[in-house]
Amino acid sequence: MMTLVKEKEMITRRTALMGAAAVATAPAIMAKAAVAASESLVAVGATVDLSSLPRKKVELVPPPFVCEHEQVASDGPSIIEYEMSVIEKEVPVDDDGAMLQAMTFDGSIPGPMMVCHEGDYVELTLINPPENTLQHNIDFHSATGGLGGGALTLVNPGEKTVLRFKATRPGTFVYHCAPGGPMIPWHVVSGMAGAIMILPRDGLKDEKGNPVKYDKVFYIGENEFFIPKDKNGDYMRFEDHGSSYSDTLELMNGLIPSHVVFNGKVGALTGDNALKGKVGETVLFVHSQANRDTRPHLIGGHGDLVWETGKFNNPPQKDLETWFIRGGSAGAALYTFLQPGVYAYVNHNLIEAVNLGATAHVIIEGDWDNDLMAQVMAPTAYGEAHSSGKALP
Ligand SMILES: [Cu+2]
Repeated sequence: MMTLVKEKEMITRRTALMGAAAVATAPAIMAKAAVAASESLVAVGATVDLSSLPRKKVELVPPPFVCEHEQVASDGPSIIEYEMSVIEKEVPVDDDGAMLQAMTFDGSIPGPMMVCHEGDYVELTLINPPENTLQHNIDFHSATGGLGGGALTLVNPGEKTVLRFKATRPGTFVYHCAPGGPMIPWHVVSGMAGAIMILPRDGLKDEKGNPVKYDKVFYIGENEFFIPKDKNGDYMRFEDHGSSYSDTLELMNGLIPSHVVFNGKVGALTGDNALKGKVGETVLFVHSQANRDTRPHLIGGHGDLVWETGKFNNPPQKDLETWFIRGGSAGAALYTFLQPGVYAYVNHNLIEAVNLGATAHVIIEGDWDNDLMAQVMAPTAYGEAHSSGKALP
């Protein structure tokens, strides 16, 4: 039996939020946004007894790596417990002095990727530490109702909350902060987004329904940042989040980002931080973008099986060169590496990849296959031969 929270109770909650926001140092606009999020009606249903289900605590790890998990569930549904703290901090986003007043889930951009199976219950403890200045929440695109959980999780600095939702649809999904009004895009482009992968209980399948396995998962979260510049063309730096807001908003509303990056920073996945693998290994690339469209491409490789929208109840597409990730979604691409070398995994808007930062490297070890590719002739000067129309030497 469902009953709606009474208007009076909603007002009480709203008043409490407004009061708390006024006490906190957050600017008035943030308090206003928080009220907007709390205004949606939240239904309170009959208690669900899940006491017979096993509980599993899963430690989250920073991307590009993902928490330990089974590809095929060895038992029935469980309650999977995760915990994340919101960390507000200033971070470098390139090596040229651009500093972002970042908002993060658990200190990383993107937030950690959760993994569970269809039918599991996700139980997240979300902590907003007292040293923070803003209200935050979490909207899971994989969850049903209550603004994806956003309506039930708005926490002031110094508060924590626990949300449970049932993982009913298998796939890769974005989660992000959505505290209401203009706070939503600001928090997202400040770093507050991540992904969850809900695997079918019997694992991934190819387009014919045959089981497929991966050797490793790399989680790539793409973000665009808006770091304003001053009159001299230097990146502006701010005392705190509140003082960065108006200049950042002006740039955001122009829709031209200063940076488009993987995993929070230009070069986060290149050089010493490059992803690593071996010939013969099958890698699942999960790629999320919470705000803006993108188009991953593995230079020198392919997507053997691609769940472009990330939803595993749909058959994967095969042999793709580039795939499309809609802003506000996460997709998955499976590839078995066949040649050694350095592969660039890019957003194939090449301006964004090369000039703005959206490039990762994958270094693959192993033996070269001359059947797949060979240099028949190394670059060689050919002098007059070409212009005279004679055969090449
Ligand atoms: Cu937030």
